[in-house]
Amino acid sequence: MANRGEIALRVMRSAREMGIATVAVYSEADRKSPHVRYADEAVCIGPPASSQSYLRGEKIIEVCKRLGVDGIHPGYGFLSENADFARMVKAAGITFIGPSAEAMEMMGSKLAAKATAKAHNIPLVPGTAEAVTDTAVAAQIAAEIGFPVLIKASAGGGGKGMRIVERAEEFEEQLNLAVSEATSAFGDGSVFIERYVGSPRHIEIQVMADNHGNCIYLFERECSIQRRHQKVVEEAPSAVLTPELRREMGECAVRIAKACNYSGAGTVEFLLDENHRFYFLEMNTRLQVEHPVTEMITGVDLVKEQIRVARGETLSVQQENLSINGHAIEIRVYAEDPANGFLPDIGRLNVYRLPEGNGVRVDGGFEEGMDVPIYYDPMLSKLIVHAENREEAIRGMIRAIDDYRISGVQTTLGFCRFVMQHPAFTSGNFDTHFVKHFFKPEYLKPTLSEQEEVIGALMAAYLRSSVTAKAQSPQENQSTVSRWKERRKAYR
Ligand code: MV4
Repeated sequence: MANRGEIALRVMRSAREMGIATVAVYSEADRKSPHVRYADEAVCIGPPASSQSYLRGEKIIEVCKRLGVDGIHPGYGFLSENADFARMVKAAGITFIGPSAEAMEMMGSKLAAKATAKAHNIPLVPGTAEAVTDTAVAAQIAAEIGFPVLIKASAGGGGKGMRIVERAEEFEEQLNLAVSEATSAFGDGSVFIERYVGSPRHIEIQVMADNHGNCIYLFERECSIQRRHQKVVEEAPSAVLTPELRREMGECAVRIAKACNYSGAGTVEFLLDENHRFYFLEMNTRLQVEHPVTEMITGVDLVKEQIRVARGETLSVQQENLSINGHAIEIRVYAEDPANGFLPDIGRLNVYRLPEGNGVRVDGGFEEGMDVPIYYDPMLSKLIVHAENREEAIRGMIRAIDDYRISGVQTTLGFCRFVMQHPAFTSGNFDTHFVKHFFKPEYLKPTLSEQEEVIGALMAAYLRSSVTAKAQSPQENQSTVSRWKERRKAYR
């Protein structure tokens, strides 16, 4: 398992269910992490910094050879979309649980991906299909597309290397900036131009392909609720897709996957405009953070499918046997302070109790008492709720958020609760600008500081002791139990 935290645990759980022994690798910062304990074997691969541990492909392969490992699951992030790593793994005689290096490279280049999509009649946002080089030609094209336009870096993705240009006068300057930025950030200055879609929804299709010519789509995930390209809430299905649109987008996604001879789990991203026209954006060649919502509505374990495919087996499900069961919502619980610009809030999880019960799934990698390390993504867990329909899923999510107990760090729980209750969200009528348009930090009542909680607890204990001293029976005692915790609950 060439990863850490929640995704390492998530993958190893499925491996264990399949009777497959696992090896964890870990950094010095993760010695005591649950993923290390969960694995059958674990090997320390270096200091805390990712560049000295989880990104050291050669070191990881060396460990695998030493322990006789058959396959490497890269999770998401780190080495998961690194074509060179996939190639090295294969050359070492180890199975990379993911697509080929070639498929990764094709989709890693947004221009190559667009060219492939175009060749297969997949709708694209009007714009250039090749890299723009000549400034004058580019300005001409931008004028033809019509402002505002978006300049995107071919090597970018996930919002990196994007620039909106509102007016023709700004175009040349912005283009030059985009090229030099792309050159320094990605070592590839290729950029292209697209019409700027002003109020899009981000809808992505999960695909799964085996090495026997089978490729299926597992419907969509709606990921429009994001903040600075960081997804916050994901759900499946989308509140706005019709069965026809769903099938059309699904079939396009399968065509893209087949066009790059795809193998394993992948995600094809689309923009959906105000008129519900969809456009291919890019393909992510990994298992995504938000994959659980798809698992909840389809009943398919995507990790098990990945492993089956990597072993050379066929997919366990066929398209005609897939259907959508209910509704699933995922929120990402981050150790970040929404009242303070979502700055990572590191610290110790003094209290950490997970919600449970009806329809609740938590994919996490933290336990009470653990420190949130500064070296990695501060995501504490993914809270997923599955219910009969969207309304019930939202209610279930609010209940689960309220049952989640965290103290020691600020988290995005209250922010997610705000989203769940917002009319734009509950109505299903929102776009990628939701957070920017509707959220203000003032909307969240501040949680009490740790000192305030201690003072509150002491006062409650004192009051209770003076009351219980007078109480005559255990029953009476019970009825005088303080409700201070309920009263102090934030975000109400
Ligand atoms: C766009 C767009 C509007 N018009 N392309 C951002 C991530 C990258 N995958 C593509 N992105 C966008 N491309 C055109 N022609 C708006 C975005 C975009 C966005 C897309 C999906 C989810 C969130 C987003 C937030 C800001 C911008």
